Amino acid sequence: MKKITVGLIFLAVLISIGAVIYFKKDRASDSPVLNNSEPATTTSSSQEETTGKQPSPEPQETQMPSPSPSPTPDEGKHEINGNVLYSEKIDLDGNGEDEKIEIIKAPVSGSTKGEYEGILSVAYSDGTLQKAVFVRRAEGPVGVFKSVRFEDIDGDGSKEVFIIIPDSGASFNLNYLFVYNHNLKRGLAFPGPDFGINLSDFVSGFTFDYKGNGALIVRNSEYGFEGTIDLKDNINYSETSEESNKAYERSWVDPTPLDLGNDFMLSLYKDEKGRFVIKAPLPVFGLATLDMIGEIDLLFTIDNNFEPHLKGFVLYDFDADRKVKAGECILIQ
Ligand SMILES: [Ca+2]
Ligand SMILES: [Ca+2]
Repeated sequence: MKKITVGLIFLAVLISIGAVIYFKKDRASDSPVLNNSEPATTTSSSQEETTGKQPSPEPQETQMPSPSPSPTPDEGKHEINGNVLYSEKIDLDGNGEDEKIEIIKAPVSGSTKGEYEGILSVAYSDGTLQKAVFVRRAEGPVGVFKSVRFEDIDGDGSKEVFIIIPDSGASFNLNYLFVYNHNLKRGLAFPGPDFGINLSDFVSGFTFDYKGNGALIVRNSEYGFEGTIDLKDNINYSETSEESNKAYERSWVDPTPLDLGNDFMLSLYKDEKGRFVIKAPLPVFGLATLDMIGEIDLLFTIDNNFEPHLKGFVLYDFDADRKVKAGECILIQ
C-alpha cells in the first residue's frame, strides 16, 4: 500500500513538472520579444548564388522580394500609425489645390513576424485620404524608399507618384519601382506582373556566341535581336587563347534590377518626343558576377490608360571606364 502511495505521489510530481514546462514553452512562443529576432527575408537569392564564384551558364531563377502593393487603396479619414519619412504638398491633378503626399513606414498590423510596410498616403483638401502599400518586408537595415518624383508619366494631365524602393543583395544594391496614379487609385510595381514581362523568362531568351577576335554576339531570337560585345578590354580576355575566350558563351543576363549608382539604376527620363520612359537596367555577366561585361536597359512607356508597354531594350558594352551602345531593339517608336 505504501509503495502504491509513493508511486502515485511520484507520478503526480512528474505530471506537474511536465505541465510547468509545457506552460513555459507556450508562453515563450507568444512573446513579442522573440519575434523581433526574425531574420530579414528580402535578400535576393539570385545574387547570393552567383556572387563571384564559378560562371553560371543559366540565368538564375530569381526569387525577387518584389514590392507587394495594394492595387486598391484604402480611402477614408483614418490615421496611419508609423514614421513619416517624406512629406510634401503638391497639386497632383492641377485643380489649384495641393494634395499632401506622405511616405510612411508602419508596422504591419497583426503581423507576428515584425514586418513593416511602406505606405503612400495622398490627402486631399476636403479631408479624404488615399493610401497604397508599396512594399512589405521584414525589419532590416535597408528602409522602404529611396526617392520619389511627381511627373505626368501617362500623359493624362495629372501627376503620378514615382517611388524607388531600395534593397540589398549579397554583392549589389537593388531597387524596385512603384508608380501610383491617384485618379485611378492604382499602383504599378516593377518587377512584377503589372509591367507584363517576366524578367526570368526575358533574360533566358538571350544567347551568347563567341565569334573570335573578341567579338561576343548577343542574340535574342524572340525579338529578332542581335548585338556585339567587344571583349578585348576585359580582364579575362586572352590574346593568345581563343579557346579560353569561348568560355564567354556562358555569359548571362541577370534578371535583377541592380542599383550601381550614376546611370545604372531604375530611372525616369523623357525621350526625344517628350514622352516619359522608365529605364530598368539589367546586368550582363561574363564569367562570374565579378565580371560585368554589359548592360541591358529595358525601356517602358505608360499609355494614357495607365498601362505599361515594353518600348524596347538597349544593349551596352562595358569598357573599363565607359559604356558603348552595342545593339538595340525598338518595339514601339
Ligand atoms: Ca489638386
Ligand atoms: Ca498622369
